[in-house]
Amino acid sequence: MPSQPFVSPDDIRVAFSQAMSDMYRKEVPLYGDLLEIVADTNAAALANGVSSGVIGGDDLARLNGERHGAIRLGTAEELRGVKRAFAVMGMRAVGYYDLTVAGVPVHSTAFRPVTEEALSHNPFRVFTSLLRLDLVEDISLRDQAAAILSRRRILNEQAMTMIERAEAQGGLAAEDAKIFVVEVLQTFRWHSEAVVDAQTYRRLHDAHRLIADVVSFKGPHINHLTPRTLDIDAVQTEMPRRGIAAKALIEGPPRREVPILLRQTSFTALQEKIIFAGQDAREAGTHTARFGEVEQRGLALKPKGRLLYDALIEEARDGKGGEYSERLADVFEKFPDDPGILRREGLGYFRYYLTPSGERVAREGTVSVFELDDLIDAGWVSAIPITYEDFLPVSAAGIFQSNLGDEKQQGYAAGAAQSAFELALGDAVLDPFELYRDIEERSLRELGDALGHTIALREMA
Ligand code: OOG
Ligand code: NI
Repeated sequence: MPSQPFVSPDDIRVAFSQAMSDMYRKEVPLYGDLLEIVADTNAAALANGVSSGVIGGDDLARLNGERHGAIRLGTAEELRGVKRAFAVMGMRAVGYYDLTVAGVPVHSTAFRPVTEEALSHNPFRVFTSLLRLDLVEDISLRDQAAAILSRRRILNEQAMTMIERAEAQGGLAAEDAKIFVVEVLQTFRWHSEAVVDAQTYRRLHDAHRLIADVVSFKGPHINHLTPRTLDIDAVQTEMPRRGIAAKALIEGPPRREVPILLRQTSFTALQEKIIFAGQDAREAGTHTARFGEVEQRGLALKPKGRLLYDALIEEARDGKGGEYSERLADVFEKFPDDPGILRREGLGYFRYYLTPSGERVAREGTVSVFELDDLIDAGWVSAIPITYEDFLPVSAAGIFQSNLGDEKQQGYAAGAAQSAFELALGDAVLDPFELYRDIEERSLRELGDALGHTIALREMA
């Protein structure tokens, strides 16, 4: 037994997310500007009364500390290492994303908390990509890249000691948790010294600039850190006003009464100075990879809603005439935009709970109806949208492309390789739909317990 109690993984995650934000703010000052814009627009959105309870139960405390990071790893060993580090912070691998469809030689998962309690404590998530060297056609380059990667250790000794201790003890005491945060953070620091010479960098870059980004450095520098806004359109307008070059389009669904999934925008990648191996600072080159991103989150869609979303995005993409954004707004007329309809048609996940009058009638035992819709109509039960906690494959692809320059898109023959990814990870990834369903079902069970009667979901086909 430890002499001191353990720090909860939730609290370690909060500390780590804050430490990463502080570090990244120093590395990329524009991120600080972005945080300011987001804080201003969030305050304005809240003052204006954000529409239809779209942020669900997410309070301001959660919003202000909310962000996601993105990292890109080189090997299976690195993936298993960060998996263990994230586990200490209560984060698990959720979902599989195939980025080859966007011409990017990686596949990815999202490390994030999974329970309702942990998410509401702090939903810090990290989009984590693994390089697919198997897609590099030039065998000698592939072998060279693999050899370079095999020589680096991205987690330092103190970090590994703390991870092993947390695993052995089932947690970390306060002093150890502090060391853990400081040392694991080093893994994601930016290093302007490349581990390769200029010529190797060029070859890697010519194969794909993302390969150069992963292989040329000591470790997986944080690529971007994304705050969450309540009004992404306001942020998009405000960015150029403050001299930040925003990308032309917001990724994801169009603006709606009830936001769904995720909308993202970003500023274009920075040109950062790097010094190649064997050269001195006067001969510095530049590396373009890191960018700034903002996102707005909405309702988590059920499989049926997701299918409709995918179909509509495709329709807007393939459509002709007019601007893409206009076509998108047009085709999304077909996606219901009313919380009650979204719920009854089984398009999105909701969390149910008793209202104060519902609690009263439950106590008094005077509840007379047990159909969910009747309970809601009577004002005894509220349905709150469950926030989407994951990423958009299509959006991720758009973000990748729009920030990596406009050179022609490479086609990768290989498709998704989820089982290869899971083999590298040493675990199956969790299914995001199941996690949302668990939250919805648990709320129904709690409702049923309070009312002394089974409450079932009845959705229209
Ligand atoms: C990750 C891109 C995906 C998002 O928000 O969809 C992502 C990367 O650029 O490494 O972060
Ligand atoms: Ni991102």
